[in-house]
Amino acid sequence: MSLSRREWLLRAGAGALVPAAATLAGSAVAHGQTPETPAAAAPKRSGYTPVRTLNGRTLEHRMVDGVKEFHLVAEEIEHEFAPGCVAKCWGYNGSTPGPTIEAVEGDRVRIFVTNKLPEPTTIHWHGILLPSGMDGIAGLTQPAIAPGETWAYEFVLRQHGTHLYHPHADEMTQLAFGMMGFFVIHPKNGEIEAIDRDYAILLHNWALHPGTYRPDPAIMTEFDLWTFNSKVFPAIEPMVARSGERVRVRIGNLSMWNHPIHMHGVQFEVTGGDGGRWPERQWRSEVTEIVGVGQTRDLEFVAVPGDWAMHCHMSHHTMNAMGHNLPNAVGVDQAGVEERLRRLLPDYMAMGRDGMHGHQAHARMMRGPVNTLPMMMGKGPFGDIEMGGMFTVIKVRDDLAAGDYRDPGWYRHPPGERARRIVAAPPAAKARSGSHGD
Ligand SMILES: [Cu+2]
Repeated sequence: MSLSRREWLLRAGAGALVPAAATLAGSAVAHGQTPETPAAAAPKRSGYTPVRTLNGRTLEHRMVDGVKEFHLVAEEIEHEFAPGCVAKCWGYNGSTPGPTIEAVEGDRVRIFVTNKLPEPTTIHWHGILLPSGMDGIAGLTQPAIAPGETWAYEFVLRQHGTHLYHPHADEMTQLAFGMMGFFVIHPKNGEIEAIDRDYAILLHNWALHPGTYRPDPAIMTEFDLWTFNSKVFPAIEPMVARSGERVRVRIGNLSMWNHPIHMHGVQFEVTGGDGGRWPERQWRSEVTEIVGVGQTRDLEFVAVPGDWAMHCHMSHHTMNAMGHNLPNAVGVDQAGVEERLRRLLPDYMAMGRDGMHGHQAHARMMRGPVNTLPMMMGKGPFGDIEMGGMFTVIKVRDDLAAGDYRDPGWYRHPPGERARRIVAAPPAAKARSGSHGD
């Protein structure tokens, strides 16, 4: 992987930032590690930087006779994808995705699951090595958990990495309604490279048809909403880091599509998947990584100052609800159409002749169906961002305190480091405009 000299210097300095970041980890203390120990600054260390689940949280636990106990409650919830769009979804402990379970390799965990849904459920611990009877498959390894019942799963964590949990009973419906979460297991002996910020993003798709309030579980391909942790841009929190910090983004995919996740500004290293962390010699440098259905991927990079987009590269996956059976209006002269149609539909706007650029501005004036987000959203410092769905911003600043996750606002570009408009184009550019006749 190629790193600039500046990046190498920043990376070399990153170790010094670790102790302060680890102080945030209340859980690091809970595991008998003092975050300030000299070992914390070395590449191999114990304790861990807690996961930051964008728009979400980590599930609380309690220690009972040396067992780490968690409690998940499967239930119907009212979920907001972004202001202006709510739906009846199913999730855990009040949210979709459910809260992230965090534990450490070697922990014995006991997880209570209470079913408050109207139908039976189970939880499958996706990617976790455990006794067959703890695998959570309705009918195969246990009877399904009936409404009103509480069951317990208990096993020792024999691995570390980015894993998931989700139902394995009426999966089509329960996944479509949002039942899923992360199960992150931190390594017992520390990370190969110390991690300063550890983000988690679960990918999903929803058939929440315009004007409706409940996702349609029967849809296989034509989805309306594409989400990071069940939110669409700009309701997705930015990822924040200080220049030089080592950042990990854990991506999980329990949607029905594969998603090429693309990051601007850096070449990240892919350092693991749902089969666990990979040996360092298998790490590879990428700017786009396909996270397949049912997979997880760990992406790591050294933060470089700026505002950097991170998004799915399927361009329809950065859009919200849209019709897929529209006639193609690009290049079609619609003169007179708007005036005539407005006699019938006063709000009608002819659009699409020159592309969809105006759509975000038009959507502000034209009311769409109730409970339906515009196709493109998001305002940046320079205008409409024209994105929705699976898009967020990595905001890296030189002066952030370690462990400060607050949105620092928009990036202030150093002088001379921003693209600029040219008033008089040089002759070579004019000569190439050719057949357009201007
Ligand atoms: Cu995608």
